[in-house]
Amino acid sequence: MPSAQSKWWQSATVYQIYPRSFADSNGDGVGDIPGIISRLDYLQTLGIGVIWLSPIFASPMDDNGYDISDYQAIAPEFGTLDDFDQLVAEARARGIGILLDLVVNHTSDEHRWFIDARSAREAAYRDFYVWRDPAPGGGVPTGLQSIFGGPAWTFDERTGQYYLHQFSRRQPDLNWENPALRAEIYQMMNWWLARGIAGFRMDVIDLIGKDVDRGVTANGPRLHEYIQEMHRETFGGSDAPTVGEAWSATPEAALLYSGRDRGELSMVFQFEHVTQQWHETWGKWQPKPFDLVALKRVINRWQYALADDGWNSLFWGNHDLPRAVSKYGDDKGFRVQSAKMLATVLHFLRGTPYVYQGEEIGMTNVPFTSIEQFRDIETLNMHRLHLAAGLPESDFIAGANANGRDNARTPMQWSAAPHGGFTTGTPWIEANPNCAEINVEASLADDGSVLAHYRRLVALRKELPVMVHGRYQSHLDGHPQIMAYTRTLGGQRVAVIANFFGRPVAADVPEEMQVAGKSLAANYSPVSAIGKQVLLQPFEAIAVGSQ
Ligand code: TEU
Ligand code: CA
Repeated sequence: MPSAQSKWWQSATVYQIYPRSFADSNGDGVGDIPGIISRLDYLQTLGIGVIWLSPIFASPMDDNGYDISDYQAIAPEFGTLDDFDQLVAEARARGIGILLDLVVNHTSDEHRWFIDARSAREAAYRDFYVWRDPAPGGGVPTGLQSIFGGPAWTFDERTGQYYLHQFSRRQPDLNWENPALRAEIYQMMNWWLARGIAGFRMDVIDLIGKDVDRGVTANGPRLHEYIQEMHRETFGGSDAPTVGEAWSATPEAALLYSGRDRGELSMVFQFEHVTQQWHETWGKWQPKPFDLVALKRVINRWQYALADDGWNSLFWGNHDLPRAVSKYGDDKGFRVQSAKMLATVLHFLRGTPYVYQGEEIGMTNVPFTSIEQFRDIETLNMHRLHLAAGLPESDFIAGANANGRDNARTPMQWSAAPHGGFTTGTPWIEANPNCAEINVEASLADDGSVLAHYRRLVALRKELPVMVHGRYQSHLDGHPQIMAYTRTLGGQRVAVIANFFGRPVAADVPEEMQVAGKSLAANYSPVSAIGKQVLLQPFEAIAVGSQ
């Protein structure tokens, strides 16, 4: 029921912008804040309520801004603080709030804290980072590996100790056990809140409670204590949406992060449905055949576990993941149908939906053929390590094209102009060659576009409380080709049924799914009633609502 607990961000849709690749206003090949401002009208017509802005802070850009050198300055290539204030104001005028990307597990090695910290063992900021002596006999203090490959420890010659970095060596980990560090972070957060931002997306927040001496990185013993303190010291008491990125989260942990009485975050952003499709040994670099039954098992588990408390984010892709339609649909023969099917299935679930830039027009993975075309630090590091370990170059490129992070980072495709109209100059990363056909301008002119479908879903969520608060029930769990579920609120029911494959399928429909009323979403002809049996075309998805 839209009760006292109902929050505005539960019926809003979030749109993620990766600033570097969204819109370039001055022809230097890099997207920027004025470019974003120039596209706010487009986002308003899409109907979104929130923008999650990937980092725009000062940074040497070792990891495209996830390595921050000054939390209170804007990177010059993205614009100025005035540009940012204007973005907040212009977005607000369109009913859109801005979520800043809070990257506080680590800083850049060029942050003044780290520059001071590495200057001497007695330096004032030494204890803002995690330093350890070499192991007895020399070498790294522990065997911990960095997420971007190689050891998570780098030796600092001048002071004779190792510092921790769970990502690149240019992203030293902050030491959250230090109360002085925590106080600085909260002060910085309050400074941004006072500038009128809506809230925060929190980068790898599950890592801040690390206890490296016990080999613990994610989900450390003091994690929830820190988040509760942050809540109290900053956004607590406001209705600011806060989203914790947590690769390690289980549904049980999600209730701790986002339970209504926990005083922590609004919602979690977890990846179990993503990693479930990764190879057990080789992770994302070794594609494995798509398994719908396993995917449904994960989605169901989360939907049921967070039915009464806690709140989840709903997404197929982001800036670290391949394009949704390429990963879970068919970006060749059924691009439009499968992109709409995926959107339908996701947007009727319980949680807050996220649309990653370009997803709403069905942008696809990029067909790079040479390592020279890639830009992502993780991809480039892994290329070096995997080739050294004997993986053939062509296998690696195939893996990177299937699952690498650059798939999501090619320029936003605005029009059929060169580079998709993203820039008048040379883009920092090549545009997808399909930008001539797949772009915003063409989508706006086509009632049957993926974009038109997204607009409809985003609007529906604001109109139909059942989409936000309805009880979730899955059906046909063991069916290898179909995903089906109902949402029910009072006397209202919505049934969603979708074919995840490129061949038609017929199925008997359980009674609870037999809903008659009106078509809420369809990617073939509208269907206003589901009877005892259903025949679905390739990638067909229908959503039917009772009157
Ligand atoms: O991502 C966290 C993270 O762990 C990813 O790097 C992920 O593990 C990887 O892509 C899977 O192979 C966040 C940000 O979203 C990412 O862009 C940053 O690079 C990372 O943190 C470091 O800040
Ligand atoms: Ca620019």
